[in-house]
Amino acid sequence: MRFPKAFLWGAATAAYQIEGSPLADGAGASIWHRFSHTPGTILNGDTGDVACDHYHRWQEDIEWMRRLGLNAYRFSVAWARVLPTGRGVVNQKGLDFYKRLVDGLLRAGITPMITLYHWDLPAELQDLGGWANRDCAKWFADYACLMFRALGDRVPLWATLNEPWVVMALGYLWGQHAPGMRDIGAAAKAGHHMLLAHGKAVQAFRAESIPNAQIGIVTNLGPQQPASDSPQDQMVATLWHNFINRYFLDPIFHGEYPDTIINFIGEFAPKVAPDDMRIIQTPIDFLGVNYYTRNVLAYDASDPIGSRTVHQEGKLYTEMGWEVYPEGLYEILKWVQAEYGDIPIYITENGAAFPDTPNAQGEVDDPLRVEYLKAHLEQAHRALHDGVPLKGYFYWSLMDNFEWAFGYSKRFGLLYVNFETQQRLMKSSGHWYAEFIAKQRS
Ligand code: IFM
Repeated sequence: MRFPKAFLWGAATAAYQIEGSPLADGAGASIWHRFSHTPGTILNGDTGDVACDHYHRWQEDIEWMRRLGLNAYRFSVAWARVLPTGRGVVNQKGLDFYKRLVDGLLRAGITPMITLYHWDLPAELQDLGGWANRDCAKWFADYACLMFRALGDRVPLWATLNEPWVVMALGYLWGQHAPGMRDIGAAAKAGHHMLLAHGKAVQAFRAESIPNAQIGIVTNLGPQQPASDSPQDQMVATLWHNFINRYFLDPIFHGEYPDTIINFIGEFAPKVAPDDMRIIQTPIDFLGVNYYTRNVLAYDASDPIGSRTVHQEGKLYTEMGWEVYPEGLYEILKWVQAEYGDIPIYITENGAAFPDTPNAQGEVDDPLRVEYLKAHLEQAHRALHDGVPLKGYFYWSLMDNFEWAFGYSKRFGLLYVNFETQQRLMKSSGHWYAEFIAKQRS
């Protein structure tokens, strides 16, 4: 398996999941701070108050990245650190944190990729309706512009939003994520305004004419396959495919929502103003693909959505209950290329949670994650070999962290984190990845 010399080998994180100290140095509260402090929302009552204490340990964490041999690192900026109320007055101390982090990465020879929105909307903006308010698109573009001006000279890769589908579905439709809403109308609005926010941010980026910097969006994708040839199973698989894989990408690349979903949601369909699709379609430089699993779907009349995921006998499942299906990475990358053309792609997330525990010698042996990594890299390589313009791979995650509604119960990291002592430890998967990267770069 030989990847191109310029390939980026990275790991990814997100602000609320690792930083801790969410209100330090003048930062405003985010919806995740508020949500995690609402009883009953997060497993074991966990919060991101301390998380991996990366806010104070970022230098040590860069050192770990160096030991892993990473040449890229994807992280997100907490909007409310920089703009405590989401707009208006800038919190210089918050901005300085990210400047120090970026400079530290560059000194270590690690290319930064910034995600501008990884789910932690400033709480004050939620009080105004959050993403369900159309103005949120403008607030986001203003914040994005501030970040381009502050760090555009040093950060070559920018992603507007992380997994807008998850925000829309889990945050506004099913209520498991912040802001915890269950409102189909608000969900459809939130989805549309995120697309608009993305488009406006890309326009702002272009207006800044930043040399040598690129912008894209990160979406969660995966094959949605029917459990049988029956027309009903095929129908639900098509529905899920349109919902998960096409709902955000069709507007960005084709300027329209998929009909299947628009018909399905009927009166709740987003209101698209005349100029919206032109803004949303502003060309991007790359697409970030987060791949974890596939869904095998069967029709089920007793389910509110009319479908259920069918367990695959004999297959390995992660702690998240996700089937390990490496071929799906190849399948989805080929599908993106066939559907949307030769857009450069980064695998911006791919990883697995397994029940890791240090042994008597204080080592964390995680052979399942090593296998997972290897198998997915093989599929990435296969896609590259078959003509997919793949530019880099970011493992999720650099270290164990706050896994949203699951708190600290799911460990995805290449680094094991002892949340009592904040000690980091390289798992065998970290050692494996480091060796793999070293071979690639030799
Ligand atoms: O931890 C998350 C991340 O924030 C977004 N993508 C999926 C990961 C695992 O659930």
